[in-house]
Amino acid sequence: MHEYFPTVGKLKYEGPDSRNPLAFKHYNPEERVLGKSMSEHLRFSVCYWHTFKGLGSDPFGGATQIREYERASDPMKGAENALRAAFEFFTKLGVDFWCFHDRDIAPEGDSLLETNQRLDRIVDLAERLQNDTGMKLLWGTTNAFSHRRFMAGAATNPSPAVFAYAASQVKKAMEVTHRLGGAGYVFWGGREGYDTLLNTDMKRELEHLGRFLHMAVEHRRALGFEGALYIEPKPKEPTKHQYDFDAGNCYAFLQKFGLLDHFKLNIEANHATLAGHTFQHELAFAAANGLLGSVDANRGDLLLGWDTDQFPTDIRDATLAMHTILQVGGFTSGGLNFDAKLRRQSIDPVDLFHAHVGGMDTFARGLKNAAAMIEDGEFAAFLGERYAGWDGELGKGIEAGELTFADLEAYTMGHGEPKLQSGRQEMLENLLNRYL
Ligand code: XLS
Ligand code: NI
Ligand code: NI
Repeated sequence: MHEYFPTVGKLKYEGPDSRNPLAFKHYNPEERVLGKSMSEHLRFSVCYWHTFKGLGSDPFGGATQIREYERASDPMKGAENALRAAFEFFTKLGVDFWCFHDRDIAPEGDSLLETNQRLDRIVDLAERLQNDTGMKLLWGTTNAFSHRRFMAGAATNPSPAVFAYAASQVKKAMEVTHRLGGAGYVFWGGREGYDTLLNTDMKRELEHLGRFLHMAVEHRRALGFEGALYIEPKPKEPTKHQYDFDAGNCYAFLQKFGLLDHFKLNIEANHATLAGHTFQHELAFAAANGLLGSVDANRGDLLLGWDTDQFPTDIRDATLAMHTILQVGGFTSGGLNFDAKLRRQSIDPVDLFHAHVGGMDTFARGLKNAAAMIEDGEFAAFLGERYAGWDGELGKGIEAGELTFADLEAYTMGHGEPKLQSGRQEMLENLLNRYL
């Protein structure tokens, strides 16, 4: 069989002392951490769009990364070759999951019918390749943002005909995700937002988005698709404002439209920082509200104000993320999807391996660090003490809703000035560093 990455063999775990750049120093799939293997905890996924279709282009220039599978003159042949290259990559890297948009794996045809037929043909091949390799689909999604018909949004488009087109596309993408055994399906509102409020009826657009997602829930039921549905918050880019701004906005939206039982969130690190939050904040908010579903693992750049989608390399961030994820019991249907791309100058196919090895080792370290933090219990003990008052008579009475303002006034009159305690932030930051 033809090899697309002939210079790279199956990557191995060689341990922290290895100097081999293409070996894992920390990710050891079978190693047990808190009662589960690392691969079960981390559920790594490779994304199709950046890894196989993004070829280094930016708004100032075209592709820099020349890939052999892109060379076929017939677009469908090219799509098949890319899929074969992708499965070779997944297998050599040693991940269990992948993710795609409908239009990443199969190019659009001249009509929706032809487009769907093309997609079916590629999905046939994907099904065979999944069976041959044991690869699984973490989630599928729809690209309803690149084509010019979606310039003013998909489900929030001012035209019901575009809404209908987007619905048809999501219907089909949910079907192929189901066929490939997807553990989830993602809605990222690519252009569900606005560029100016002068031409936008926000109230109506949000209602349409609510209706759209209800239809998706109905279609999930009709299909018998058991995968999770996720919304992926992002505040801006490509539009000036996106309705799924952050986890908090999504939570309010899901509540208003009665969708809370049907959706979880796919939290992306770089989207969190674009929204003015930390990655950990978005995870913690989702966790606190029962919405933590899956993660797009990447990072931004402190000095650049857009979604740079770099590979995660920050061990502190990964540790805090895994700590938050482990505290709510870890992933169920979700996982860590590298929604990340090579820099424009990283032009060689081997750079894809370097990038993913780094990301996987970063999160493996994050997992081990977070597990140690939980096992040692010092952070939990600190929190326990800080909130201990709520386990006493006064705290319990307030939490149980048994006390009124008048009761609390009487308590305060009787007890005087409350005793204060230090927040110990510096001590805790030093404690965190002990694990990094
Ligand atoms: C873009 C999003 C996108 C989603 C899938 O910023 O991260 O890649 O993950 O549509
Ligand atoms: Ni993403
Ligand atoms: Ni993104």
